[in-house]
Amino acid sequence: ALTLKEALENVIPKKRDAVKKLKACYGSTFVGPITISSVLGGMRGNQSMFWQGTSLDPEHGIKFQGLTIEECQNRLPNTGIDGDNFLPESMLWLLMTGGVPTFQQAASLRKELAIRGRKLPHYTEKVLSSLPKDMHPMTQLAIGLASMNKGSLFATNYQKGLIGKMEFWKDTLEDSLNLIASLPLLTGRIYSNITNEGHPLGQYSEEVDWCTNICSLLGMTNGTNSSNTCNLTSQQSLDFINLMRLYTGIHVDHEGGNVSAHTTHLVGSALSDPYLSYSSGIMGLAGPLHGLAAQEVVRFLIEMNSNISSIAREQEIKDYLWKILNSNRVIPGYGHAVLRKPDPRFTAMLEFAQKRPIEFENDRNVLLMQKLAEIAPKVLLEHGKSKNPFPNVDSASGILFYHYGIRELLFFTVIFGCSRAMGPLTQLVWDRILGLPIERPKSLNLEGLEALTKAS
Ligand code: CMX
Repeated sequence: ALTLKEALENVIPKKRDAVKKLKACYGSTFVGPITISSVLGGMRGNQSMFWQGTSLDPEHGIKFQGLTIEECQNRLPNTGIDGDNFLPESMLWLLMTGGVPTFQQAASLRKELAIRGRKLPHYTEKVLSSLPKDMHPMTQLAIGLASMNKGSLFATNYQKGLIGKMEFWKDTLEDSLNLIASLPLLTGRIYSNITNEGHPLGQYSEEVDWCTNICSLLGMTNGTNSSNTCNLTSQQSLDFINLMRLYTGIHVDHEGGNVSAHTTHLVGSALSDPYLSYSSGIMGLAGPLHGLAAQEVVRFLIEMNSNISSIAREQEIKDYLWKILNSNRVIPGYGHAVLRKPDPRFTAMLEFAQKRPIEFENDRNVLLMQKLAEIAPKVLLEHGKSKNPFPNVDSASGILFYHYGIRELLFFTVIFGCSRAMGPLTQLVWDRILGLPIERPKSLNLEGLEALTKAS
């Protein structure tokens, strides 16, 4: 079977030719107007980024190389032991090459990543050991990733002048695969830092898939937990692994303009290596309007539950939501900068819970999450401000992790960070394949914008 690199090599010439043709023949074609509202409004609607792996349709949500989540669930192979969801490794292949991997290809990528990820560099271990145990887990992740820049093949070979521009992608790919492969150990290390004085909670295995390793190292699988703190039944452990596969499989990418993806791409455009680029993306993912929203939702659900007498009392829930809105706060987990319908990623997470009614029948938080999905859109519509009153993915994800025992709310975003590595790093490889230049948009000051109004 072809390796990922070989499969990539097969598709590169066609894409390079297509870009060359676009630049040579259609370079002056207009993509769209840029308005003052866009310049002052977070660049909304401004079509000015190149991004290959995913595209976001306001009505239908995310598509991965043209495939919806449902199509990915039907077509991408699951090469793990037990499970009803495709593996993120299969998604990585799809993003990188544009094609659905065969079972064999997906299995070999799974194995390749498991081997690449078996050890963290000793200096990264040392850096992580030295961090205060109560340091924000996303800061720990960003530091851990940035420290790995010391071993970057791209940075080393670039500095030595060993590689030409057209070959940059090869070391970028190597670094990106090593980075992605290292995430189970990094994540496990951070979780053990914040919950177990840095002592391991589980073991790494080259025989299992990426998500099973993440779950083992979080101490969430039976038999791998050296501290014996795993309170899950075998079925729950398996469900948790499948939740991890689902979650990390569908959070990989959300087009290029979101903060974590855009940051990675921007920093990478300066030819910073993948470790530095993605470490910067992680810093953006840590923001409450982006990746941290899942944690805000959990806090919100717990607090709401302690303030209402019953989930069945719709009016009480509505009153509670209005109190939030009237105090000028947002309802976390609702709204989106681009989407204008319920987020299909939310629907997939909701279905995970709906398929396991007995597991969740006594979890008031998960029940409230489901109830809110009916009530909050009505309230937000009446409120009339949000352009999208529907749930986004963060509505459901954190509370499901919480249910299985991940109670450190700030840690959820680290799991998001594991997944999100795949999309932006894929793009970084393609940025190098296509020789994209450093990003340098033109900025305007207030007087410059005012001058434009006089001209029009
Ligand atoms: N609750 C209350 N008000 C909301 C709202 C919500 N959930 N979503 C949007 N609004 C408000 C905005 O704050 C804005 O108000 P102002 O005009 O007073 O500033 C107004 O509605 C218009 O906003 P918008 O154009 O609909 O949304 P934006 O593109 O500006 O922002 C987002 C998008 C996600 C930041 C926003 O909907 C929000 O804050 N949601 C809650 C936080 C959240 O769930 N974030 C996770 C996003 C998912 C992701 O990034 O992956």
